[in-house]
Amino acid sequence: MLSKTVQAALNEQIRIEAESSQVYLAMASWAEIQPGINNVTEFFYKHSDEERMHMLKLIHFVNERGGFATVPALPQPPLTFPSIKHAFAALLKHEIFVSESINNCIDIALAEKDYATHNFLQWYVAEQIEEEALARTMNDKLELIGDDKSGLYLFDKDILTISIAGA
Ligand code: OFO
Repeated sequence: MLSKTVQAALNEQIRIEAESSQVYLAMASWAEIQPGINNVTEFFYKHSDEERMHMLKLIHFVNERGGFATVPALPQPPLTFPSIKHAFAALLKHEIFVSESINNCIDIALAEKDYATHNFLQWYVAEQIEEEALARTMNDKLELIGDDKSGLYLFDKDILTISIAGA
């Protein structure tokens, strides 16, 4: 059985995963109307789906442990970006925030001696290591490319292999 404190922390994490999904969905929609970055667009759509999966996994866990997972209201995410580089910088910043939030849930689970939740959250810890590393790789590449259009063309081709390797 989940304590009220752990349940509240996990419901907050559900909200954050749902928000992540919305944030990346907005990035996908923006990318889709930019010329020539079809794979970047696909990457954002896929990432949005993954975040929804992270949210669902938490919802099932909370309900299976005798709690009640609450579906949150969400604010409108940023809709446009000055450049692809800005969008990926926002993605990295957001993933770092998510990692901190997972760590906070783990602190709470340990303080409540809830080892089942602690164990469950290890999956998210591993996932965040991968996602942060992937986001850093992309930011590094975009830094190198600068304003070079042919570099961006290659980045769009590259993102398929980077995201498959990091998935
Ligand atoms: Fe990328 O955030 Fe979920 O866990």
